[in-house]
Amino acid sequence: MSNAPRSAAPGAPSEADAPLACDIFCAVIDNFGDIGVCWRLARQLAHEHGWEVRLFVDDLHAFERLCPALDASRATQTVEGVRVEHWHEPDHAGETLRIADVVIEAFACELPSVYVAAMAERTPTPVWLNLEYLSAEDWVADFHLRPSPHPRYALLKHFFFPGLGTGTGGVLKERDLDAARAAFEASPEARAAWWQRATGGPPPGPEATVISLFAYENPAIDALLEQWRDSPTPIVLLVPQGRISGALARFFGMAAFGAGARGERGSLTAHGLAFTEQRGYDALLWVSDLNFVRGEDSFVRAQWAARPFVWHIYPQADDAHLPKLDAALEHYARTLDAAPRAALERFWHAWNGNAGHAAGAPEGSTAGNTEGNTEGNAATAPDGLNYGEVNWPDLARHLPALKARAHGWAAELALTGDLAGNLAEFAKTQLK
Ligand code: TRH
Repeated sequence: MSNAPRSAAPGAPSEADAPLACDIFCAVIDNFGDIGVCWRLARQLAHEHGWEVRLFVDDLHAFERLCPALDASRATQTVEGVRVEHWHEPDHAGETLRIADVVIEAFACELPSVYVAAMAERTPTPVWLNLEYLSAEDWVADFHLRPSPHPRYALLKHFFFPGLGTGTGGVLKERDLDAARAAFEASPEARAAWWQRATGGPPPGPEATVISLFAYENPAIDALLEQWRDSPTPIVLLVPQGRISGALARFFGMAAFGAGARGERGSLTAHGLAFTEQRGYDALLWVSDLNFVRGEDSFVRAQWAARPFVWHIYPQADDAHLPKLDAALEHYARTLDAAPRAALERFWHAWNGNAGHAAGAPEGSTAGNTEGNTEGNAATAPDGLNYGEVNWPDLARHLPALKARAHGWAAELALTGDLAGNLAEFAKTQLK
């Protein structure tokens, strides 16, 4: 086995010393979050830190959806300066066994055993990190960067915990992200071009509330669509093709609600959008006044978009996700006044099937009156969660306060630093 000599990546930025080699291993469990996070991290380490990155991914088809430049039929290829290897079987570790300076196993996926054995033989010993899922819970800061010795080899693995507060690994944020958003927001041409491309028409007028909807199947959606239909002001809904599209099709009496679909009822106009390349997703957040996001990576992007958002957290067994939802609210809603804070909590809880924990009744409501509900309205879903009635007017009246907070929160979150930068710093201290 050999430790390949390091060589500078073409066009590698700033760092004076030889670029570090980094291997990232990603097993796609489901959806797009696992590869979404790994791909973003891989690009950042390559482009912003000049590292030579190899990304091992077991499901190239999921990857291709957010990176159309990828050829899912190829075992190995270079995309945007990142070497992508199809991790086609658990013990596969590339054509030649080459151990990187920094080895990242994403979300506790198991590294190839031959690779681990070779890590133990390498001098110097590589930095081994397990990149965990994001959680806003307090314990995360205590566990971040804790070492764990390997039971058989003289190897140490560190747990790298993303988080929303100080003492955690932070969340991913590209160096040019704020500038890209500012440039987009300052350009009516860019905005108009986006609307033309995405919907085939011009942007809506300022009286409309633009909402993007990226979510899992959700029993609360039917009630929400009805409330948007009955809204006193226009609602323009942008729905990337995905797991919630079926509900839109049902609502508009269509066979499907894919890319190019358009539905109109009352005040609600909805557009079906194509699933875009990952970078393109940010622009959807930037054209919207409110974003419904899910999982992990879109949840983070919505925070950087500095707009109000509603999070559909990834549901876990035994409702393990519900404390995580509240922990995120604790950070995000911290400085809000009582009324907008309670409205936000009520809405997030109802959207996540945690209606029993709703923060008091909304102003002017007849709380508990769920009589005559249509299907999906205040329903108990097959997952056993309690999807209470979402209350759009209750949330909508607080959108200006939520918008101000979204700006403040983005600035606060930035203080924790970018995850890729934090990870690179830590790795370098370990390699000294
Ligand atoms: O897809 P997700 O639900 O992902 C996950 C997975 O379920 C994963 O197993 C779980 O661990 C994690 O959530 C918590 O949601 P997420 O994380 O937001 O990932 C979606 C990715 O898709 C994100 O990188 C943005 C990207 N995307 C596009 O590239 N184009 C698009 O049009 C859209 C809507 C999203």
